[in-house]
Amino acid sequence: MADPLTPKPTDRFSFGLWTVGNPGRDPFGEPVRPRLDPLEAVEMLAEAGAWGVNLHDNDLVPIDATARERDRIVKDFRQACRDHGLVVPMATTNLFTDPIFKDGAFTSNDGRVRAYALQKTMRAIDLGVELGAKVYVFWGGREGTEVDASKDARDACRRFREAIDYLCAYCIDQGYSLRFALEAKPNEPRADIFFPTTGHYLAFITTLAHPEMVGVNPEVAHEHMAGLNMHHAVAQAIDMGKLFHIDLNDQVPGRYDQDLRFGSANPKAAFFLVRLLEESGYEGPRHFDAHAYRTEDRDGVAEFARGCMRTYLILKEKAREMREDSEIQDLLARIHRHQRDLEDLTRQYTKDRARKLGEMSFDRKGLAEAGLEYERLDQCVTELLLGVRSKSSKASASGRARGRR
Ligand code: GLT
Ligand code: MN
Ligand code: MN
Repeated sequence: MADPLTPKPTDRFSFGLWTVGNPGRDPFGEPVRPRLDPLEAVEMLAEAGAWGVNLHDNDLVPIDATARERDRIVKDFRQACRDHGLVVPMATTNLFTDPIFKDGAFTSNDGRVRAYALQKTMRAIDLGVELGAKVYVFWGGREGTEVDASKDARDACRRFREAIDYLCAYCIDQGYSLRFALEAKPNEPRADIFFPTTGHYLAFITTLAHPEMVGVNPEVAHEHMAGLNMHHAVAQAIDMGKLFHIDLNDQVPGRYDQDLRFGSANPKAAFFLVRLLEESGYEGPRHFDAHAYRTEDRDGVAEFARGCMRTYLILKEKAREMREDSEIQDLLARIHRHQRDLEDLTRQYTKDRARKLGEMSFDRKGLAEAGLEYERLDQCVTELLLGVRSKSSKASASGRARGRR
């Protein structure tokens, strides 16, 4: 049997050029390692076992490249991807690095900046499609404010909507089958960024002209920066059929934007996320949007990339162990008290069902008194994650559980 911890193309692991390519600059310090050239990044990712590589337009093509330079760069990159067996599943536009975007792109107060942002995005979409991308990510890094007097947040919503509607229409017109994925973040690099959480975007999508073309790209770090539960945000996106892409990394809440190696800060949260992705039937890329520590050299960056994938696969194995753990499954079976007759009565309203429900009486005190065994459940899962759940402890524990029934 194949080693379950070795990445395979069917795992659909991808990395951005900007992730392994990151030279380790931060607001307080200069780069600590050379920026990895896109062709070298492709080689490193293929060696590590990745399936895909993603990019911003300017990760590959410098912002001031001529048309001829662009064509040559793209040709070489496509060839490198082919040679190393990598695909380009997702592409995006850099709408935040160039100084022109200092006050945002689609939500800038300057109509010329907004127009340039649209033009740049249409060109970047063409590039993404040329490379075979199926998903196009929108991260509004500088769509925000420090000075609330400067922008009416309602204008920002309207301008952002107009931009997305415009670009959806562009794709339809070009015959592109691209889907858009909106990525939320609460702050950094702006004091406040519009649409700060995945939930905000899920609501915004319903106001678009082509809502069927647009979903979300939740990022672990961004939900954690907002103090939220990523796995709940992703579950809601799945429930709405809107999980088009996902950015996996890690983050301690309350810190700067860390973009840590997947699962390195909160492995338990990472476990529930992996379990959800694997058990929900999500078929999209598992994209790592993270950076190696600034302490690392090139070998450390490769170690970081392997670590992201390995941790994901370990947690996927843990999800399987959880499904096969008889004590945990017994506990879950007891915890979920299915009551067929009541479910028939409450699932969907009819006058008759509401009348019957109205006539029922409930043992309110008795229901409140019963313990729910969540302490035991959580301890079992914790031990499973910590790797100390041996066969014998499962057997003795399930004896204890039987005693309770
Ligand atoms: C940038 C940001 C990420 C976004 C990328 C896509 S760029 O690194 O921090 O969260 O996903 O624009
Ligand atoms: Mn991201
Ligand atoms: Mn991030």
